[in-house]
Amino acid sequence: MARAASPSSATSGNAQAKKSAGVRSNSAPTANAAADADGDFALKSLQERFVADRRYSPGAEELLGFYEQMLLIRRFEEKAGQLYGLGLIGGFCHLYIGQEAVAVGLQSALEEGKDSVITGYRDHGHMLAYGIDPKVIMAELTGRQAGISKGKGGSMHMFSTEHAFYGGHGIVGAQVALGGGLALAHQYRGDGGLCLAYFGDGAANQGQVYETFNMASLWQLPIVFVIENNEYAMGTSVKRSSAETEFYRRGSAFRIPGMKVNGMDVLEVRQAAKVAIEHVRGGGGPVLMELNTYRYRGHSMSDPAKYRTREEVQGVREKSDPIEAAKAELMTGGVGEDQLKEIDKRIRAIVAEAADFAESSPEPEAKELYTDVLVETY
Ligand SMILES: Cc1ncc(C[n+]2csc(CCOP(=O)(O)OP(=O)(O)O)c2C)c(N)n1
Ligand SMILES: [Mg+2]
Repeated sequence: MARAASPSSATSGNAQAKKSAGVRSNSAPTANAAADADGDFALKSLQERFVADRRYSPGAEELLGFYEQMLLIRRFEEKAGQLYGLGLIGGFCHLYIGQEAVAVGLQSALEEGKDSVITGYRDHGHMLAYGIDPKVIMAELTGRQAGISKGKGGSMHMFSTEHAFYGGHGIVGAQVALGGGLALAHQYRGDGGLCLAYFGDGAANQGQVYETFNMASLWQLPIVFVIENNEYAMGTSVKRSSAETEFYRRGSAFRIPGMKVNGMDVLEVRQAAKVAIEHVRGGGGPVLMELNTYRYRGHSMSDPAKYRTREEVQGVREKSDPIEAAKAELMTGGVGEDQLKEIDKRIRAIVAEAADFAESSPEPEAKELYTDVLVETY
């Protein structure tokens, strides 16, 4: 098993501290044992660095790019909702509307061709943020041969090894352990890549998440754990389900530094991503980021969302919408209404084209039932 070489950077002291903590545990307790045992670990070390300079300063083109990506996700998801209503999309379908700044801000900080991404079933936005063609994503939603998983995965099971996008997982929390494996592969191959593993506030209460935290920290794996705290797990609010609702603290028992980030502000997310990624690339081991965000739609298309009021949703939309905020910022920076209208028109055309493609593409042939299926004896 590959283990991290003894780290020499400043962030590293982690491994050394662990060693000495081990020595201490055999000796008699002292008055300041608690402080000693903490070694050089500081839960908020990265948070403090990021808070000192909280917002990313993008170039004019860069902010436009973030805005366009977020708008593409929003329009794509709205269209997916319509196609679902028309019966063109079957099975489960979880929309990402409201959470766009998270995937866009984080994934814009990754290095293409080097880093990997893994997430749960609410995955369309992450794929779009990764630059995957909207046509093949929409075709997957409608179950067509041209879809990214040949129409056999649907909304929850999209996958692209070509883009190092490892799904799309329907089992809550499963992607966290798999993400640990992806990070171990990066370390083992020495390819300099890291894994971004997304999961929800509900998933954060799963046991396998903490087993992964332990191994990731022990082996100093290159992984950023991202909790998308959208305040609900299906119909259960975090206040009803979680003893510790400050999710960024959940890694402290494993010496994983935490960061608490406004997931409704793409520039804040981008800046936090920069700090986290620098830490991981520098050999500092895993980081746990909590992104505070909100989903505007129900858990899935079949959820009438009766567990919260319309006013609550409306309040977030009016006060904190990530796309409106970026738009206002662009306008302050001199981008005119006409240009913004033009962008919206262009994005609507891309989405309409994706929907046409997804509706008119053929379904997989019956023989595809027998391909991509693992048949083995154990
Ligand atoms: C192991 C497992 N348990 C339960 C479910 C049913 N389930 C699907 S989504 C979900 C809620 C997860 O909420 P969260 O992690 O907050 O993610 P969000 O949907 O908010 O993005 C549950 C309980 C499941 N798919 N897998
Ligand atoms: Mg949630």
